[in-house]
Amino acid sequence: MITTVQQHILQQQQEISEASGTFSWLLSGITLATKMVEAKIRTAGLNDVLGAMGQTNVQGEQQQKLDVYANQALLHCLGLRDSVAALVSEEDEEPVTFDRSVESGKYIIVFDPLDGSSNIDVNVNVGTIFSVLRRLPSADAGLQASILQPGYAQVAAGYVVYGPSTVLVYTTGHGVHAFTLDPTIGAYVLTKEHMKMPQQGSYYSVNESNAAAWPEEFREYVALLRAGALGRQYSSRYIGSLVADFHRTLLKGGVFLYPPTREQPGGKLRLLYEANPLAFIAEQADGMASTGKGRILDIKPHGIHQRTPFVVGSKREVEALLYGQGK
Ligand code: P6P
Repeated sequence: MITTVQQHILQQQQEISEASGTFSWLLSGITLATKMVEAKIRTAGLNDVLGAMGQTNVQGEQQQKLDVYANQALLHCLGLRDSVAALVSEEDEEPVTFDRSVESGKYIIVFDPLDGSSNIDVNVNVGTIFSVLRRLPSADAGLQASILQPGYAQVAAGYVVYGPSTVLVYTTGHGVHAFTLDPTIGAYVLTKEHMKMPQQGSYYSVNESNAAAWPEEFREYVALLRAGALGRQYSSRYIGSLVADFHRTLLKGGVFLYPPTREQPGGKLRLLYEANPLAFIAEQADGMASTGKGRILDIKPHGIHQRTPFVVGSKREVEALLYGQGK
């Protein structure tokens, strides 16, 4: 018999206090929005959703039509859930807040509606990333303190990778579980439970064109991997779509890294809706996620769009960067 993601969340709620009925209702809003996005992506070449909107988003990036659609889908599906106090999107300068009491508006959802969307026009995997935080009981009207919590406070995190198949991966802090969208029934069906990242992999994943601009320790680290100093030969894999590069790292092990560069000394990837949710998943799968100096999940955010250096993957590879390959 199949297990859908809704059934899985309901089963989880018997085990964990967090996944109350409102929580599973909340996650169903996310899965509904991703099914709407998937339907648009599947026929992107046939309908008028490819290409740019002719406008830029808060990141100053050329907004793709599907970015806008995905953002609207998530805002619509989640805004209707009365357990949501605020929505924070990569596409929007400011959070969308709802005037809901502390008792009903219990959650903050942070998301990147369509990461890597510039890849759509060349038919490369893209993804949706989400993170769920609990609203703090303090009477913080602007919800700012509830939004800017360190990653270790997340109650759930996940992503959907839209590729040859559409796969949802999520955690509520009780293991990492994967579901494949079955288009014949329109449901995410459980395909892997309690996923664990290999202790060491054979891929490293980085945009090497930036190497001259990295801090020296990152250049030395990648040279170590190339030289087989960790006891094995590595292959390089870089799709340029974070969710796809992360998903391969989760399944096959190894390391994905986006180091600081001279142009972006704070890193390129976003803390709240890229690094934190993926770091939560990585640690739940016995992997690690670091800035290259400290644990991603311990960072105290100061802004909703702040960036961070990001190194994520198997313990062996991440520790080799943190402690030197021999230690
Ligand atoms: P670069 C896509 O634009 C993205 O935000 C991530 O999905 C991806 O990992 C990264 O940027 C790629 O950046 O500088 O290597 O093109």
